[in-house]
Parts: sequence; C-alpha cells; structure tokens
Amino acid sequence: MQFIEAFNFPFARMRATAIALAFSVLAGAATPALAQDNPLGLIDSAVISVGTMGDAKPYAFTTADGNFSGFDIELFLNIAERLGFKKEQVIFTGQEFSALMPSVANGRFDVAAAAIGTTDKRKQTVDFSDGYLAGFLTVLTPDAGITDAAGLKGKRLGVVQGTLQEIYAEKNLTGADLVKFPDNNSAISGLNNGTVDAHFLDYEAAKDYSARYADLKVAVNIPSFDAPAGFVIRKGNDALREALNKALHEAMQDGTWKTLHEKWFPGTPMPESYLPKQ
Ligand code: SNW
Repeated sequence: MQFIEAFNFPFARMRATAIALAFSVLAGAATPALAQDNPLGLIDSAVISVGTMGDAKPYAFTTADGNFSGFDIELFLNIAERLGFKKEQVIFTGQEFSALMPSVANGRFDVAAAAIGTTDKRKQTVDFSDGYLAGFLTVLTPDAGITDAAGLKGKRLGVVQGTLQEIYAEKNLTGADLVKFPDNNSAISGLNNGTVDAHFLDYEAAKDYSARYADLKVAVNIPSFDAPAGFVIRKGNDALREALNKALHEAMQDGTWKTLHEKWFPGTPMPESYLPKQ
C-alpha cells in the first residue's frame, strides 16, 4: 500500500503541472488585460526600479541611513508620484556609472537616473526622457598650476569609466595622462593620496567635493549643454517615456523643478526652457 502511494506520487505531480500549464496558456490568451495592468511596461507593475549612484552628490547619493537622495532622486520621486507611485514603490539601487545604461537595456532596471547626459551614441542602446538638467564638465584639483585645459598637459587626470568626461578627455585632453576609476569616491581618494593630479566630473559634484575637501578646487569648466541629463529607459518603451515626459513638464510648469534646483544647486543659473511659462 505504501509502495503504491509512493509510486503514484510523481504522476500526481505531473497532473498538477499539466493543470498549471493549462492555466498559464489561458492567462496567455488574456494578454490585453495584462498590458492594461502594466501600461508603463515596467519589469514589475507594482514598482519602478531605478538604477542610480551613491557618490554623485548632489545629483544622487547615499545618505547616512542608507537611502538615496539628491536632485535627480527627488525629481524622480516627484515624477513617479504623478504617475501614481508612492515613495515606497520606487526602488533605487546604486551601481557603478558604467553599468547603469547596460542594466536598463538588459531589463534589470526600468529607469536610470544619475545626471546621465543625452547623446546620439547612448541613444543607440537606450532611450531618454526629455532633458531636465544642463551644465558643465569640471576639473577638480588641488594643483594651483592647473587653471585651464592646456594646464593638464602631462598631468594624471582621473575620469569615471563610461562618462562623457572620459569621452571628452580622450578626444580633447590628449596631453593629459588619463586614469580610469569605477566611481567618483575612488577617484577622489586617488586625488587625496596623490595617485592623480586632478579628477574630471560633473560641475555640481565637483563643487560638493571641494566643499568637503578644502584643498580641492574647481579649476576648469567645459560646457555640456548639448548633452542635457535625462532619465534613461529601455529602448522602445514609449509608454514610459511619454508618461515621464508629461510628468516632467508638469513639474517644470508648477515650479517643482525650480524649487528642487534651488535646493540642491544653490546659486547655479537655470535654463529658461525648464522654468514655468506664464
Ligand atoms: O552633460 C551633462 C549635463 O549637461 C549636466 O551638467 C549633468 O551632467 C551631464 O549629464 C554629464 N554627466 C556625465 C555623463 O553623463 C557623468 C554622470 C555621472 O557621473 N553621474 O556621463
């Protein structure tokens, strides 16, 4: 009797599998209903997953209690709220910059938000929302001898892998000796222990590090207004892109964008095009 029961067991399992299969086929037939439940084409319709950075303050950074904050983070949370997502439904994960766009392209995150500049090259692998930030690429250094791009000749210049700074330096700062880092914090350590003479990063992050380390100075600013930062999304996810754009324009029109800009980038001029229109 016992033997028969044991023998029977796998068949019972197979039957259960067959039933489950039949159900999943039925569910497959109901695809339109599923699309309606997930109109933004998210990985999991209940949350928005966002790849960001822990060391790009004041754009995106990790706080002492392990949360993410900064201009890009607060702007995205505001936008997500307009799309019906509560704060708890937006899941931020810190990554190295070079992994962010590949992670969106291969379906690990719905969005990447970390002052990511829009370029045609990047648009070959991911899509971007409309721009929400435009500024400078900045050289930060304790070396008073570096006051312009020419002064970088023969100097060891840090860049974070995959950034526009890396691309710009490879093309235009050919006299400098480029040293590639995975993130800003390791480059700043390199700067403080003398491994590199300067670090090349985004203007507001440079300003922030210069406030934290008295000898580090903002030395050279290169305009990057032709590559405004946007939210990165999977290529072809037009529903999400259009929803983000609509919410972003609302945030610009009602003054939210301006308030966040003043909070995180005090004293930095704002482009007319992002300010409320009368
Ligand atoms: O192109 C600029 C933009 O004009 C604004 O100043 C914000 O930063 C940029 O998007 C450039 N940011 C770099 C990039 O996209 C580095 C981003 C990062 O370190 N998080 O490669």
